[in-house]
Amino acid sequence: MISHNYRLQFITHHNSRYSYIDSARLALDGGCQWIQLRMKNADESLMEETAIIIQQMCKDYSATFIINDNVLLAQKIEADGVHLGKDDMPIAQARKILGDRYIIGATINSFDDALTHLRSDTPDYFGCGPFRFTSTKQNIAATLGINGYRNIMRQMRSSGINIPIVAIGGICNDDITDILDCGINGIAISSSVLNADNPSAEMANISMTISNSQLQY
Ligand code: TZP
Ligand code: MG
Repeated sequence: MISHNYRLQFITHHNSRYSYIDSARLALDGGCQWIQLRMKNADESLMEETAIIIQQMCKDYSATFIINDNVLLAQKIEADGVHLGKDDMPIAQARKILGDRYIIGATINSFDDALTHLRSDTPDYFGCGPFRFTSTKQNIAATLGINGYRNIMRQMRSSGINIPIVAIGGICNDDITDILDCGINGIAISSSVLNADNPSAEMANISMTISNSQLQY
């Protein structure tokens, strides 16, 4: 069974208001228990410095800390795991480097993407999206919407695939109940929290929505 942590993941994003570190702190203050450090195109040493600071913050909050793309950095600093996109290191290779103790998440935009990853190895969760258009990620795939999630979850069930699925991409608090109703296990979020007047309060609202929905499953 999916642990509570997996139900809500915050993806760091640098914007004009908040640095990566501040964005992670705001999410943790709002009760998020799982942070993914995503620092696209960042210099390696800056990424490592930032990762070490956010990793310690996560430890202080007993939260899970994973790193986008960078398997070797996750290994070096002993993060909790990595998130791999479709063009990143194959899961089997990452698993060989990291072993079973690390969380490995993998991006899918379709059911076929899940099958492609599974030909390599089994991840701990799939990040599935985008739910709707978002400017947080460049070169975004076609949006799935609720119907896309329903179809993917139906295909997962009929194929006997029980890997937790985390929805991502332009998700706001108001979307969450409908998304979880599709059988999706968790939500990953960035801009709707950071664009809120009070990001920590928004994260707390989102966490509450997920806890309330959880009562149904
Ligand atoms: N992958 C698909 S959408 C996305 C990523 C990393 C960005 C998620 O952030 P937001 O701001 O919640 O759309
Ligand atoms: Mg990637």
